[in-house]
Amino acid sequence: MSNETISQADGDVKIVRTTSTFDCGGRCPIRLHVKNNRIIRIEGDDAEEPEQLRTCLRCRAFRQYVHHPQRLMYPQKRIGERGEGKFERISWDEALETLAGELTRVKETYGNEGIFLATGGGYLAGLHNGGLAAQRLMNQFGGCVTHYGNISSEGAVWASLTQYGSVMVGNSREDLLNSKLIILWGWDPARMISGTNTMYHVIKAKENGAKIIAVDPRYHDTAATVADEWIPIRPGTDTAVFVAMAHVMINENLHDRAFLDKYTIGFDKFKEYVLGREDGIEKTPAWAAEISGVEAAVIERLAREYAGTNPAALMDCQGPARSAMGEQFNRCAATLCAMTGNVGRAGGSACGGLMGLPIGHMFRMSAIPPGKNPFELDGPNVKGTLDIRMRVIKRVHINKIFDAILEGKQGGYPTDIKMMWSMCNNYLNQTGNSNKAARALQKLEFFCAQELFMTAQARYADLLLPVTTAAERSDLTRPWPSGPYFTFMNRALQPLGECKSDLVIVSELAERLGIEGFNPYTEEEWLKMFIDHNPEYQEHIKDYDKFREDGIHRVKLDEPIIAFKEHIDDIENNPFPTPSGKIEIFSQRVADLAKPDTPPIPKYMPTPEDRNDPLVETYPLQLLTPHPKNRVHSELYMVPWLREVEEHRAWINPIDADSRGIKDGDEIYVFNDRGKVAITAWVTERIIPGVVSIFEGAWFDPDDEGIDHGACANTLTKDAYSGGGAAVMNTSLVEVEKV
Ligand SMILES: Nc1nc2c(c(=O)[nH]1)N[C@H]1C(S)=C(S)[C@@H](COP(=O)(O)OP(=O)(O)OC[C@H]3O[C@@H](n4cnc5c(=O)[nH]c(N)nc54)[C@H](O)[C@@H]3O)O[C@H]1N2
Ligand SMILES: Nc1nc2c(c(=O)[nH]1)N[C@H]1C(S)=C(S)[C@@H](COP(=O)(O)OP(=O)(O)OC[C@H]3O[C@@H](n4cnc5c(=O)[nH]c(N)nc54)[C@H](O)[C@@H]3O)O[C@H]1N2
Ligand SMILES: [Mo]
Repeated sequence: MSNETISQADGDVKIVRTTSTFDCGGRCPIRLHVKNNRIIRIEGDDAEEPEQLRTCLRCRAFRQYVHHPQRLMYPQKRIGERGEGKFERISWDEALETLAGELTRVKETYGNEGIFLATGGGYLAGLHNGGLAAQRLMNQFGGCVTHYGNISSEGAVWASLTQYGSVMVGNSREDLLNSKLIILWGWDPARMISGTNTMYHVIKAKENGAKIIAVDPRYHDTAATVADEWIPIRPGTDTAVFVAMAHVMINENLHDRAFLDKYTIGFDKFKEYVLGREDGIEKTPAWAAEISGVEAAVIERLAREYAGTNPAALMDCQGPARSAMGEQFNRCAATLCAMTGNVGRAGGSACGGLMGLPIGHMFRMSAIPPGKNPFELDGPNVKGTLDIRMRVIKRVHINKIFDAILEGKQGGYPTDIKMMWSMCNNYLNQTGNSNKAARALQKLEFFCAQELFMTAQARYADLLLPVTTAAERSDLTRPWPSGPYFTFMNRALQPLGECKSDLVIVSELAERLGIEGFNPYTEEEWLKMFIDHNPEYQEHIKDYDKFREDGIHRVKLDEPIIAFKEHIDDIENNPFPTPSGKIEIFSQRVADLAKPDTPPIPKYMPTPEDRNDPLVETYPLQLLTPHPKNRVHSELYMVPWLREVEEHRAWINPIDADSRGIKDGDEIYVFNDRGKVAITAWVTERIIPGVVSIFEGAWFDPDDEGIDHGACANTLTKDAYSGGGAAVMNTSLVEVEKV
């Protein structure tokens, strides 16, 4: 199980155990075969079943990513117009001098609130994490402006914290084998994985006799492989169906009253709403059928089946929650879990959309704390990145970064942003309204991007700094949301070209800014300290050298992890971490906010750009933008093997295609007031009529007329957020026409 060397006549091949650091949530153990500083082959995990973690297609193609001919290899400065993509090679000396100079100039001219630091999910390990290193530097430089809100899952986070007071709402995946019924509600793990072995366990559960139902506007890959039934539904209407399912359960007395009495508060208020005593509208299956397109009889059957099958796992994810009333989806799903007594029970589920496990979660990763001389000044409290106190002067919502740059104080934002320093993200491509983002980047006085590739966003940089890949560093990482295991990344390659990790770049910048002692330890020393100071590693990892050699430590569980089990087993001594100590179907904290868009009980509410919006006259189709199986967002976009997996196409139902004279394989435009993309049509019954789907992450590539030939989904989405803070990525109206 250790790192080995194979001798060959023309040189040695080292086999290095590591993992990737992508934001897919999984961590596939990979064995990189390295010769002359090149990866020549990749093998997956060599553990036996059932422990073996099935290495995914993206990790298997990692070699073509690391050694891609278009990787950035040296620092560059812009010589053409912004966004034109014309650059000139410069030295690291000039590059760092320029960045230090701009940071100092903006600070002296406008104050630290003119500096915007944009971080992201590009690299999810503890030590070389660019965002954390840069934030630590900015703390010592007097602060900066940054973003708040989780672009992925703020709706789910809001819902979980409101309902349960915790984001660790997941059961470990092998618990699916205890389920008799699994409902994939906006969940497609065959594609977006939800942790490395999730699909493996879904298949095992099926073999074990579980019935599987998928509720989704798309007949997705998981539905196609394992589901007994697909229930198509209109986007943004799930909460109406949940509420109607609650109606059926209440009417037919199928709900678990003893559970509700003992563990929850506010069910009475929810019931008043469901039965129409609050607003005069009874939330019957017929009412929900009208909204969702799911037949009333199907809603009734689903309610009876879910309430009558014990235990049953309702699996809600984040896609439906990345929408204009996203948090209501996860909150209402969690309410159904309580109504059926499935919370804290083996084979059940708590919902909440996050599926995170309390052991080995990324949120509890080790990182260098923000102080100057971390371990001395801040003590051994390196528990988790979420605990780190950032010296952030002012913040803007993550889906409003570019609007804030454009509108500034005059537009009601807390500051006027003058420069952006960016790493580990491609937000022009990945937040709402890419055309607006491109306009905003034009307005900046200075923009520095640390990147691996000339991405859609990097093209707008004034200064481009080349960064190493995960193969070129040692580090510690862990999966989200499943596991439980910890991974050690062994450095396989010396940095390629002139690339440096963000930590190294930031450390060298610190020296130029006169900040001393910023990075006093070697990589090896840091990693050892992370292990020594983190109670979670201390509990699980007894042999550091073995962990490093194996590249992985799997936590052996006697029983599956069941979220909230300890509360359900003994609520008197283990109250939920909510103000009431119970599951809050009604939340006083939310009531106190007194915001109409965040009701204290979960509710279905119509929103702008749903089917009821008069805008449907102009833009009659709803747009979905799910995550791609052959990339992680916009990462890996350039990898040829992964391109072969699936062409970037817009899913459209034959009914919508026929009425527009569109045939499978035709070039089409998908457009609205925010933008226009050119893309190939995939005419398929795997999507319901009235809905078009374009996978997120393809690179924005507008021509002179503004037509995006890369067909980036966010050319069409808007830069809005819901009452609970969810980025609105799946609530957009569009029209389609043949080119
Ligand atoms: N329409 C639509 N948009 C979405 C979503 C959606 O569902 N629909 N999903 C959203 C979600 S859930 C997320 S999490 C976001 C993701 O948004 P981003 O985090 O912006 O997405 P990525 O495409 O992963 O971009 C990461 C970038 O970091 C770079 N990178 C990788 N490693 C390093 C490193 O070590 N250092 C530096 N400096 N850079 C590195 C990569 O080359 C890549 O360009 O997208 C969101 N956008
Ligand atoms: N391969 C791969 N894996 C990934 C990622 C990736 O980019 N590539 N990204 C990772 C990240 S950062 C995240 S946050 C997660 C995201 O994981 P999710 O948020 O779960 O992924 P999505 O693909 O956005 O949505 C899941 C499903 O929701 C459906 N859906 C959308 N809107 C609705 C609706 O209104 N109602 C219903 N019922 N269904 C709806 C979509 O059709 C899709 O099948 O995935 C992670 N895993
Ligand atoms: Mo995400």
